[in-house]
Amino acid sequence: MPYPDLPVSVKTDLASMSMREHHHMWHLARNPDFWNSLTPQEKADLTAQGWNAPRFHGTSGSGLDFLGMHRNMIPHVNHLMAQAGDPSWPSVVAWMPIPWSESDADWPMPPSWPGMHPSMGEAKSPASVSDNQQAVAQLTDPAVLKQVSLDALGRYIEGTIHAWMHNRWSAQPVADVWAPEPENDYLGAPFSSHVNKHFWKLHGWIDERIRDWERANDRQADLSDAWSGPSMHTLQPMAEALGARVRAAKAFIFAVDRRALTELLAIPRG
Ligand SMILES: [Cu+2]
Repeated sequence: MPYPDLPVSVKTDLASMSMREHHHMWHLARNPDFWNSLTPQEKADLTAQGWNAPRFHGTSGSGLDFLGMHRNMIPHVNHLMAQAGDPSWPSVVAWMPIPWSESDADWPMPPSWPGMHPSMGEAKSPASVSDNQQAVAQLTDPAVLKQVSLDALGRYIEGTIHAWMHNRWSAQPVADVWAPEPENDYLGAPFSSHVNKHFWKLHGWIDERIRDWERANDRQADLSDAWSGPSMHTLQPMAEALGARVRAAKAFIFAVDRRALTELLAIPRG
């Protein structure tokens, strides 16, 4: 039996338009393909609302942004889970280990669907599992963690196992990927991924890597410079403001960065 879904009250809160737009815009603003496709006016509008990312994903500093922003999301959902009181979801608990088998009893890999992005097909292939098992062996080896900055760790995670997990556990989305209902919990796009139960298992796993890094380096992670975007409380309805441009970005995918993977696998193990 697949693991139970998130409690309805938690899903409903996560599906709010402010949560959706925040997570969506945060990922989008860090994507150079998206940002560079905007008109000067659109850039100015986004900048006025605090959505000018200080750097794009994959560049220096972006790994801290990635780790810090997603770490910030966890206390909120922990609070929602505590209120819901569902024994299956007491708090965010990391996958440990990652459920590698496609027929895992609790976390089976959702089937492919016609027209899915090639990245999904790649992540659902048996061949991709061994690459990612190697990546995980690197990311959890104290000898490797001693050689990388926290920023580099975040960049490696975002571009390798993170993108792979999003794509591998994606299921066919609902017909309208911009639907506000909690049923729209497509893991393959940031407008909806955080409404999906798999998101909290995989981001729980990622958050644990910060603690591993702290242990390996015997110092506390400093995420104070991480960019989290504008405060949720002042958030404007960006989907309306940007109209077609934001809708056009529905092709957003969590892209695997082959270069990051190659670099990560080349770091000498302990
Ligand atoms: Cu995210």
